[in-house]
Amino acid sequence: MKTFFENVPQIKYEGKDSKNPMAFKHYNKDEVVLGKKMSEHLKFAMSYWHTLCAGGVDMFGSATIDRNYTCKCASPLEMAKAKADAAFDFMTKLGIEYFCFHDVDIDPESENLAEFKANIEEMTDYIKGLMDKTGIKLLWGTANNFSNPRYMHGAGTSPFADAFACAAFQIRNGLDATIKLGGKGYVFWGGREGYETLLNTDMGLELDNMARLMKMAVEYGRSHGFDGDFYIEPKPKEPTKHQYDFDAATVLGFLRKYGLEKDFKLNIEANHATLAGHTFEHELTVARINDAFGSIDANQGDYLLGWDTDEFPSNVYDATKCMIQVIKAGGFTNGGLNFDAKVRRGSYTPEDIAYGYINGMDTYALGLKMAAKIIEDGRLDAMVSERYESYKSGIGAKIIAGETSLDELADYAMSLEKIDVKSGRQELIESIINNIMFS
Ligand code: XLS
Ligand code: NI
Ligand code: NI
Repeated sequence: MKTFFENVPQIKYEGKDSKNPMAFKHYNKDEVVLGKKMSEHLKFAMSYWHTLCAGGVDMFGSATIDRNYTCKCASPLEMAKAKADAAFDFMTKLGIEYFCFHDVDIDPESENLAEFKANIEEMTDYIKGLMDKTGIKLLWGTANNFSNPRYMHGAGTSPFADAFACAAFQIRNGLDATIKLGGKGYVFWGGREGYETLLNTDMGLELDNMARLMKMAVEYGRSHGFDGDFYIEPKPKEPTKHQYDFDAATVLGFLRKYGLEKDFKLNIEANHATLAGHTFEHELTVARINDAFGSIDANQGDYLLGWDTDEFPSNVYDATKCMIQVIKAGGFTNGGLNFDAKVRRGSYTPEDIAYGYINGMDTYALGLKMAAKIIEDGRLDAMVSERYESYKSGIGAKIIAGETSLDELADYAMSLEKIDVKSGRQELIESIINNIMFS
C-alpha cells in the first residue's frame, strides 16, 4: 500500500562528508558528548500540527500540501488513524523519540463536545498502541484553545464565561490525554490570550481569570497523577496584538503574582524570542537564572518578517548559543527540543518535511558539539569570570555578602584615586568563538 512518507527511507548517520540528502551529517545519536549520548542531550520531538496537519494555507492562497493519509472515502476516524500511522512512520524513519500534540491535531472533525471527547479517547487508545509498538514517547500535550470561533475574544481571558468553560473542557481532555500517554509536560500557549484594544478590555480581570484556569488545571492534573511540568510558552504578538505572555520575564512576573511558580516552567520558542525583540539565548538565560528552564520549541524566524514563520532551524550560531544555555541549565529533565517548525508553502512534498527535520537535527547536533567545544575550551567562561573579579575580594565581596551600606560605599567611592573599569573585549571573544567553532 502507498504510504505518505514512502519516499523517505530510514535516515542514518553517514558523517560530514556524505552528500546523501536523506542522511544525517552530524546527528549521530549514540555519540557521546560531555559524558552523555547526543540523543539524551537533544531529546528531539516532532510537532504533530506542523508535520501532519498544516497544509500551507495563508491569507492569499489555499493548501499546497495534500494532507490525506488514506482514501478520501474513509471515515473521519479512519482518516485520523491513518494520519497517526504516518506520524509514527515518519518518527521511526527519522529516529525521533518524542512527539508533541494539541487535542485537535489527533482529533477527527467532531459535531459537538461529547463527540470530540469520545474521539480523543479512541484516538489516544490508538496512539498508545503505536507508542507501545515503536517505543516513541510523548514529550508534551496541549489543547488548542485558539482556533475555534468561540475563542475569538480569548479562552482563559475571554470576557464570556461560556468560552472560559469550553477552554476548561479542552484542558481537562488535554490533561487526560497527556496522562494516559505518559507525557511529562503540559503546555499553555495562549494564542488568543491577549487583547486588541484596552478600550473594551478589563486587563486585571482577564489576567486573574487566566491564573484561575491555570490553578484549576494544576489541581486537576496533580490529583489525577500528572507529575510532570506545566509550561507557559511566551509569545509577544500574533495572533493578538498584545499577548499577555509577552516574554519570559513577563511570564515569570505573572507566575509569581499568582503563586504558580512551583508548578510552571517555561517553554521557550526561538521565533517567539525574536518577535519579542530578544535573542533566543536571552530568553533561555532569563528562564535558566530563574530556575524556570523547561523545554524548547526549536525553530527560527526570518529577521525581515514580523511574524512567526516557524522555519526549521539552520542557524548553527543560534543553536550553539542555545545548547550552551541548555548545558548550563543541567540539560533537559522533563523537556526536550520540539521542532515547532514547518516547511515553506512551496516545499509541498513529503520529502521536503524530511529534509527540514534532517537539517534541523543536524543543526542542533552541530550546536551541541560546538557548545561542548566552547565549554571545554574554557576561555569564554574564564573571561566572564575574570570580568567580575572585583566582586571576589575587598569592597566587591562585601557587596555580594550583603555586609556593606550606602554610607560605606559612598565613603569608599570618595576615597578612590582611580576607578578600575576594564574593556569588555567583545570583539576578541567573538573571534575566539569563531576560532573554536571552525578549527
Ligand atoms: C504558536 C505556538 C504553538 C505552540 C503550541 O505560535 O508556537 O505552536 O507551540 O500551541
Ligand atoms: Ni511553539
Ligand atoms: Ni510559535
